Amino acid sequence: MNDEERFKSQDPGRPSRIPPGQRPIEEMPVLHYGKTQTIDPRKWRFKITGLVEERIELSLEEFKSLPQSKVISDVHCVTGWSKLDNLWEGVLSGEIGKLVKILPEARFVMVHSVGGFTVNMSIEDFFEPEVIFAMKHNGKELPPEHGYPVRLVVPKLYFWKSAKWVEGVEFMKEEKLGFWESHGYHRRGDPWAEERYSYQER
Ligand SMILES: Nc1nc2c(c(=O)[nH]1)N[C@H]1C(S)=C(S)[C@@H](COP(=O)(O)O)O[C@H]1N2
Ligand SMILES: [Mo]
Repeated sequence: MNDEERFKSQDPGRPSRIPPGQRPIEEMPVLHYGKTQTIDPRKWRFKITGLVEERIELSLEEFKSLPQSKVISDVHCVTGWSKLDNLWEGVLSGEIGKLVKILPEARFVMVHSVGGFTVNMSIEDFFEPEVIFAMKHNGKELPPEHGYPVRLVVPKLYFWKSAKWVEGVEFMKEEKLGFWESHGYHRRGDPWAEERYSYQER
């Protein structure tokens, strides 16, 4: 990987690293609803669906052969912990966008995980340059409890948006809510604006 292929998020350059209401911790906890998914790498497929000219499916081999990038991000969980300086390696959302022709009416994205977990976001938030489908964290392949084989990382939003065990991306015209977003959490979730709960939405 040469330097042009690398992309560092803006987090390490922020004058302040800890958003309001958060506290830094040293070890990354394991946190998810339901059980840890154990995924057979031969059966896993990454599906791009919804408002695209042609839907596509990639095997893990194909996914690994896409251009790889590195992102450094700070992680902020809405429950109050922040873990700074995480190195993620994988495929940027922009590379996923190059694989399909997205129809002009697409304005929102739903990311789908094995087991039924979902997260929603605007197409703009999805295509922020540091959004990455990570296969490695701090130099090591993701273990099952952190999302093997592929997890999303959305550095600018609370960590619940960073879906583990991702199996697909769906482009949509109307906004639909994902799992936590339909259980009282904010539809966007910017930690710097403390967009924690749905009752804060205007
Ligand atoms: N599939 C799935 N991904 C998920 C979740 C989940 O319940 N299911 N929880 C989210 C939340 S709330 C957090 S804080 C992070 C935790 O990631 P970690 O276990 O790698 O620390 O995963 C996010 N991704
Ligand atoms: Mo979380």
